[in-house]
Amino acid sequence: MERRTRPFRLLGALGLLGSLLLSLGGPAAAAPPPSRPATGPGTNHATDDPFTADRTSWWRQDRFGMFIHFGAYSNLEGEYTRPDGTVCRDAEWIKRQCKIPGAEYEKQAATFNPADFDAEAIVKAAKAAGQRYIVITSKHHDGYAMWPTKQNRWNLRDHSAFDPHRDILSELKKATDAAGIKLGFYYSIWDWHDPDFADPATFPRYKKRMYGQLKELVDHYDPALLWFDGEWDADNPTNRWSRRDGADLQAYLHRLNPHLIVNNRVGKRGVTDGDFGTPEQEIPAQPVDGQLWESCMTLNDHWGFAKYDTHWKSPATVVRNLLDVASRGGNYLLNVGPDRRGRIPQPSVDRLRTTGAWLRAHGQGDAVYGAGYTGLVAEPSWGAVSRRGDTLYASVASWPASGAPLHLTAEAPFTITGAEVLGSGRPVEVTPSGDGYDLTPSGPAPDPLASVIRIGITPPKAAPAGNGTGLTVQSWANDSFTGPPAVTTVDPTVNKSYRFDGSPDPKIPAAHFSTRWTGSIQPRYDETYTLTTVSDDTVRVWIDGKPVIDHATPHEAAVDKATVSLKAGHRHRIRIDYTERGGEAHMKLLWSSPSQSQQIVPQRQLYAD
Ligand code: FHN
Repeated sequence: MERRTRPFRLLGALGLLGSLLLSLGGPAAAAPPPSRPATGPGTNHATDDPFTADRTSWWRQDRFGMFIHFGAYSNLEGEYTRPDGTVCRDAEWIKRQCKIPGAEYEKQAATFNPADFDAEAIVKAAKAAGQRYIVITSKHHDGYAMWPTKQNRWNLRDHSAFDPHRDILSELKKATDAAGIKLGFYYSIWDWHDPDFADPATFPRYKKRMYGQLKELVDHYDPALLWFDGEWDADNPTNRWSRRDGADLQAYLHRLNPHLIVNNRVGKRGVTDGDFGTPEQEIPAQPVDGQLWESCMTLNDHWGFAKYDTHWKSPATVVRNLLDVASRGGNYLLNVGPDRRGRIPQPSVDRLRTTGAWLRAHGQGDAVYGAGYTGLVAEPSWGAVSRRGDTLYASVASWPASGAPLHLTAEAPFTITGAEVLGSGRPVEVTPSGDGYDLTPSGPAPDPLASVIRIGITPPKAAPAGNGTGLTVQSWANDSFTGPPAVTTVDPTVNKSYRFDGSPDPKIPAAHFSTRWTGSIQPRYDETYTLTTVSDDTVRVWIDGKPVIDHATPHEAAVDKATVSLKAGHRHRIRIDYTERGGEAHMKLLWSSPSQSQQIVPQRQLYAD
């Protein structure tokens, strides 16, 4: 049923008036963002360690998600014919790249009718692919909301030819809940449509509407995750989003729902923003330091639907990307772009189904779900190795000629108790060789996309878990450790996101303070550990009296690393000197080793003086 819409100009004017009224506290005023978070000195915004928190557990286990780019741009299907008859091509950026006049873009959006959007079919396609969470664009840069927002009328309910009784986000929420998979929303901070976005004088009004929209999304659909975008410094319109805006928004969202997972584009895509990093169209060559991460990628060359783009990734590429990502401890968010009617293109469905079939075959999905990086072996040239408990999964992309071995370089001593090829069950000959082991599989590769050798190991011996209470911590209300410390206490961990307003104690101002942690750190393995600090403004670390990290020049959020040989169960002396000179403040101490995956050093392994 084609829904009559008034010309958007009238609608737009009313909408604009409505928006302005809204922003002036009109009848349905958006939830105003809080003034500076009512927290201030003594606040630490780090509520947990995303590497180990229950809050992020599902995300770290599920590994593989479906990204959906769907919006008013989809209605053009990637092509716009200019008045002069020339054709311009783009997808979700088409308004901007093809310089479509606002009124023209609004006019085309008024015909948008994704009547064939079938949430159950989409969820079915995700499940068939083995994708365990979905992130759909709720609002892209064009500002068009895909739900019946009350903050303006530029949305799928009030400005389209779509059935006004439907709500696709609600339909998707119902279908994902029924299927037991998580739902997240992408939300662009950068807004090409909102009249208040570009002007510094009215940007606060835009933020009020944005907070109002995000509250609607959280309250009405209970997403597990918010995937921000459009945070970068840009023009046309100028993007005024700041780091402080990101800090405020993250604190606000966690007050709305402390279980929410938020990506690092809530701020400025940094290591201290949100819960995870977001490399795009690329896979980091090794685990990311100091932050969880998720690689997002298109299946062809466009995020939004582009009817001419047939440059599809092969199933082998998708499967091998997924294995590379999982073996480096990351997640893979693979995109589909539904067409103007809301249908996922068949070539996408086909490739996703093949990927899912590979994951379901012979338990090969165990190399991905709940699996992750292992420091026990070096990444081989012939594939990827992931770890899940006392099992390694060697995923072989290039199967060796008969009788030729696959070499595994061991980074720490461990023994192999057995190995078999998933899918054939044929034995794998394991022989100690040089700096590790040679695996010689028998028979042909069971799967052309990738074949997996399941390897049972006896891991390095761990000392019993410690019973530490944390480190002694002294803080000074100056940034030079001068005079007696204002506060001395015990910190369970070194996991601080003071951001702009927080500090170690209400007696310590949010700027110009210094903190010293002392005590002992107790590893559980006899291994070479990597100590990682994430600091803003300065940090120095000593282990057993020896300086191992020295980044004493004031800096914005930075990662520093040191490798130290530590003895299992031994209490090694540690001292950390940290200063905050002004602006943002962060300080985290993480560790990792061949047997220890990256985490904030836990309290039970830290001992006060
Ligand atoms: O500009 C967007 C782009 O359209 C797409 O949404 C990607 C997906 O992460 N993010 C931005 C580019 O980094």
